[in-house]
Amino acid sequence: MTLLDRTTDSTTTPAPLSAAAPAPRPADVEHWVSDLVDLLQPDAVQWVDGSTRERHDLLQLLVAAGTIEQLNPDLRPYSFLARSAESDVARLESRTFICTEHEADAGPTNNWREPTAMRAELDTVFRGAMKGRTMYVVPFAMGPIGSPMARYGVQVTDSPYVVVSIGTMTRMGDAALAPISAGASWVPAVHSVGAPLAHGEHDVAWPCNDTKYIVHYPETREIWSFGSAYGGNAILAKKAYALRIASVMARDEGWLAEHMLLIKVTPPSGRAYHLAAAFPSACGKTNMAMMTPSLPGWKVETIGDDIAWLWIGSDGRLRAINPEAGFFGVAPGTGVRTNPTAIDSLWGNTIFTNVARTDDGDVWWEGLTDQAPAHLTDWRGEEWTPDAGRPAAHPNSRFTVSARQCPSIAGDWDDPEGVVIDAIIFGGRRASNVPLVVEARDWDHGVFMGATIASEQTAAAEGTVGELRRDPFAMLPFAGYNMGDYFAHWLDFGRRLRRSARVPRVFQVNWFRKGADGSFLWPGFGENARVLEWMIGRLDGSLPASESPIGALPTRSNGINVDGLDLDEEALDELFRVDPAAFLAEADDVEQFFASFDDRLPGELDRQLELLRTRLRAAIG
Ligand code: SAT
Ligand code: MN
Repeated sequence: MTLLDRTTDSTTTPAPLSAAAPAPRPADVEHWVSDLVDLLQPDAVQWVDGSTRERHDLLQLLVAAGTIEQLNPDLRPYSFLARSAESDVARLESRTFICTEHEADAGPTNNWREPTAMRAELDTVFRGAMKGRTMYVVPFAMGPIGSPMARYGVQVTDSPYVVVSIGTMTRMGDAALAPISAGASWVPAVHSVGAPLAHGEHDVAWPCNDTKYIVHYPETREIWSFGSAYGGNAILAKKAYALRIASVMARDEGWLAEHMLLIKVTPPSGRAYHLAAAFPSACGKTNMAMMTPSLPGWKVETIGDDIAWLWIGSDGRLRAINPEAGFFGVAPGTGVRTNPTAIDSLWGNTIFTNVARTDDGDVWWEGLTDQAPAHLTDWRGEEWTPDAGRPAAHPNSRFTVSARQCPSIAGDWDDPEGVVIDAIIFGGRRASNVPLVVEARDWDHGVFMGATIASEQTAAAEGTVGELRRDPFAMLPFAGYNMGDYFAHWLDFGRRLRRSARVPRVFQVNWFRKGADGSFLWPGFGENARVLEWMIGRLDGSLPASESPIGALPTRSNGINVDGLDLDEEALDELFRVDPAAFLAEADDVEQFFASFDDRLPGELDRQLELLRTRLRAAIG
């Protein structure tokens, strides 16, 4: 084994020429790494320092291996296109496991496995998995280093594509190793593409394995992932750590780890508000996080587009950080019209995965421009013309770009103390029934709203696109413990907030309601600023609301500002129509869903359901 190692043998190895001393290696990390070397049997080990030089070298290695190709530097400076294997294009929820001693602690929404049995199974799967490859040791921080909320991890991986992705998505390398050396606790995360190479065997462009595992041991805070190099399956800092493991840390330590974007909204008055919003994957979180408001004088700035960690600060207020450092955004549907800020962010230094390539060496995807180019190379590497009858980019194709490159990034986006949250928003993709916006009666009603969110399935995970599923708090695939306990934790968190400070308002939104002809009723994107305007009017007490059985709605005369919108009365009515009979049917569905949590469902949610039914029946008369 060659150790690509500058420090272990200081007697024979000349001192590195670089002035910066390598970060000291924490003994517990070294020990863990050496055990993994025995198990995984890599050809070499490389500790990742997070430098620009190292990133450059890894990118060159990936180009040479055919995993990525460099785009035309005149059109897209220092940017790359990766094409994954066709079997490795999305998160695999069916292969995602939560391993707790007791099945009830994983709960009915997770795939549970008994930890000892899973460890034995994985031991076989991982043995020798890195033969012929380099094992990278990747220290990373979630959250600004120095923040009371920052948490640490170390991922080993045999995929240089995953290393450069972690480099964009987190604070990676020596900067993260320093606090670990100083004693900060860290989550171990083991990742292999599961494609060992025999001596002299030629590698493929996107090594992976048909058998995949994304395994979590929440009780010992460990992650093991095998067989995939794609997104949340492989960048373990993201969903596996920052949501599944962190939600368990948050339960135990009294905070919240959520699938939420974070934005700062400044109305013409100049007083800024911070909002957190939960939506399922591929429901427009990145678009909302980078919104260009259609209303004159309004400003929306970005803090995060996917994950938020929330806690009660020493001032008693609800605070939040974005634990990530980059965006792994859905490309299709991102265009100059829908998200000009994202387009500006992607000018260079970006890795694109599974988008199409233009003949002059740039990228394209459905929705980037209104008209497709006459000829492309599609995401599979095949010839494509507009009459091909199939999309040129994969529906879950992605861009990976640093948050710092986003022109709308807020000045306080990496404030170690976080930002004070004024309101929480829950949303989903609902063609019918759910109004454009509704305000919860109070925190507990807001928790009921979050718990009962349903959404149509998107391409971000495997499954049938369009199928309606309950996706409580947009956390269905991401809560690392029993979702019933998670609801209880939210209720408890509200009780603590009530004791210490003002409790944020809770809203539910639905940008996706459709009319009888099947087209969207609401224009969305920058026009969603009108909904933010209404929420802020509610926060500062300047706008009235009309009570409905499901919560407070905008009034007809002093509600959502639709000036200048091409929206007829009928569409407006339909956007806010609450059909009590349809909601009673939903209530039955919610009752069934709640029943699956058995005695773990907090009584307060049953009570909220009965209150809702009472209000709906009263409305029917
Ligand atoms: O693939 S990821 O989990 O990183 C993205 C998503 O599903 O939101
Ligand atoms: Mn997400």
